[in-house]
Amino acid sequence: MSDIQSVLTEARLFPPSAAFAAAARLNKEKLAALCAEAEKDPVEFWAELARKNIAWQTPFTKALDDSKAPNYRWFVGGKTNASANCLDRHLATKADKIAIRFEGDKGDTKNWTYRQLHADVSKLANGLKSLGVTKGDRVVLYMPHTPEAVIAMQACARIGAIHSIVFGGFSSGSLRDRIEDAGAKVVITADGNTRGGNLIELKKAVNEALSSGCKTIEKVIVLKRTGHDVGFDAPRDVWWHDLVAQQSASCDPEWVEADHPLFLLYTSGSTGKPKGIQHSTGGYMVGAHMTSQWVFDLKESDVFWCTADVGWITGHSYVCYGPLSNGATILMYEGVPTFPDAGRFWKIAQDHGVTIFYTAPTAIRALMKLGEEWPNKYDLSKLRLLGSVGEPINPEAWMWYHRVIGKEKLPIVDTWWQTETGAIMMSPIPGATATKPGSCTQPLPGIFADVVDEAGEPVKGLEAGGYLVITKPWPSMLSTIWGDNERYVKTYYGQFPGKNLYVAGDSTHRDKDGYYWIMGRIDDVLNVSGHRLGTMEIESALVSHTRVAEAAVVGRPHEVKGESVFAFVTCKGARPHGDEAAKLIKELREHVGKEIGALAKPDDIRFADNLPKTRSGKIMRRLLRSIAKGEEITQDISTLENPGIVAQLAGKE
Ligand code: 6R9
Repeated sequence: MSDIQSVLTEARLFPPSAAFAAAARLNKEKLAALCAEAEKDPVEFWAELARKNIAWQTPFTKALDDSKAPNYRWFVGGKTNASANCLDRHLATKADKIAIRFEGDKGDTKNWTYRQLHADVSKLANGLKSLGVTKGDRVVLYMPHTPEAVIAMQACARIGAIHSIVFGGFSSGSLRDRIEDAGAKVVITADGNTRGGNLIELKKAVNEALSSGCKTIEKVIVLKRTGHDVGFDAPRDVWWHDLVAQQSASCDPEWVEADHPLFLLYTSGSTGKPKGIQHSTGGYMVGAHMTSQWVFDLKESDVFWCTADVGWITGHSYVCYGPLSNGATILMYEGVPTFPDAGRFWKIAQDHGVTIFYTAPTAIRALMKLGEEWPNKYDLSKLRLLGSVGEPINPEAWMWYHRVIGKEKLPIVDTWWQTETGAIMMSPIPGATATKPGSCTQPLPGIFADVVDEAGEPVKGLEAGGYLVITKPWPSMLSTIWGDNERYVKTYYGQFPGKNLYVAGDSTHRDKDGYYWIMGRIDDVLNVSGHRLGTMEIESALVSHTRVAEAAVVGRPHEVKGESVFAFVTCKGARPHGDEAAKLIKELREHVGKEIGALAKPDDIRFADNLPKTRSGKIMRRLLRSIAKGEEITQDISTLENPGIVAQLAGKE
């Protein structure tokens, strides 16, 4: 609740500077005109943008088919290709412009021009074809954050194959589950890479995943990055460099229907099983392309650095598809913000002349803690725009970003969106919107948001609190959940039957100026360092350990991570104490790391004889959240099956 207090008392207002507004793609007037157009006819608004900004091989005949709502189909009859939009259309005018500047973990650098990127993508696309990959086949990427990941995405898109990236920090078990759910034919990986100097064993994890299932996998393409010895199982495994060696540098793009899936990206929800969020080609490209222009004010001379890994949606839309379709220069950095020292991010920004910097609040908070002497060592004068994504940014972090990195001059865009929305939904427009620290301000043109109550009724008046919903379809929305359309309908449109509202799963406050303040998830999803984790997934991982009988996982506020994982565990046999408890905690953390990935390891594990349950057997999570926070328990616990357990859960016995 203290969060709500702090944002409600946050009255500082930062209007765009006159100089920024004068040079921006969108100023106040232009934004107002766009919004008015969108209000008048939202579907035609998007259709016009799609016609003007996306290269279509066959024009679409119907902008939106809503006959099977909430399964919306955008740009029906149109054919396009995402890779052609990102590469081919720039060749005539900017073949020699740098598309990707890269810096590796160890400081190695390499650039790709649009011409080179086009050639490398085409070679890999031809290589994939030679392995029998065709339109609609799924290809799983388990890659380091290097340009080859973008090349692999583009190569899949080029031939109409559907990529599904699994973040390199996920374990072999998570990788296996995603490969199996997607029914993938090929995995593209690397022997390994380093992050912060630590070796990440990517190929080893692929080997483990494949030896425990994944029967649909026919081939594994391996990029040589570290050169260290990894188990290599030819002819199933092929080296990337061998595969592309003889391939032609030209590959005609496969023109696909607008709603042909471009990619799947697995994300956590309220149940134990991650869902494969399916994105279309046409609608997604429209969203990624337009929002890159509007929100980041992309210009010809910009060097755009989005620090997100390609394994997350932010990396899809603002490392790969959005900036490249706009012909921008992007920067990719393989490593972590603080290696070899706390100045690494700022040194990179200086050395590569970064002009737009887009990162997550967790990184800002971590860097803030290390002191402003680090950024102050470097020349950050090329920066002109800062962005934030992934979780609510607390006003203190916002102010630090503004003062220390932005020198009190640069606009900050706090962008709210989700894996499911494909592109940014709410954000300031840097040349037009006055910002407030901690608010993602207002919906973008053509996006219609609202606040509803428990019954799905709009809360009257501008000032409102409740569930965040999107009231009209938008082009970059997810098409469905891979293989489970029923779950798609139920999860996103099922909460308020008959109302046709997309329920984001976030709670929000809207202030008297119509600005939105996102309060966090209302479902059983945690946001740890900007990463979505389902409590149920972590609980299942814990319960799969032989000693664990039952587990309940909640989030606990954390200074740097935003939220950390707190697990309450009951054991088979006696409750462990002392050294035995310490040993088991260590073991359980490792176990979760192995089952899901290091990012899901609980910071706290507390053992108890029982979990607090209502008489109908439901775990009282609200109570556990209070206990995890160390709050005084004021809730009524008399309805508990076992009220006596509370003291023990609080660590008092
Ligand atoms: C893009 C991305 C989505 C969830 C979302 C919300 C939180 C993202 C935010 C934000 C407040 C912002 N979230 N951006 N909360 N302010 N600017 O992060 O996608 O990984 O699917 O997470 O993240 O809770 O519902 P994803």
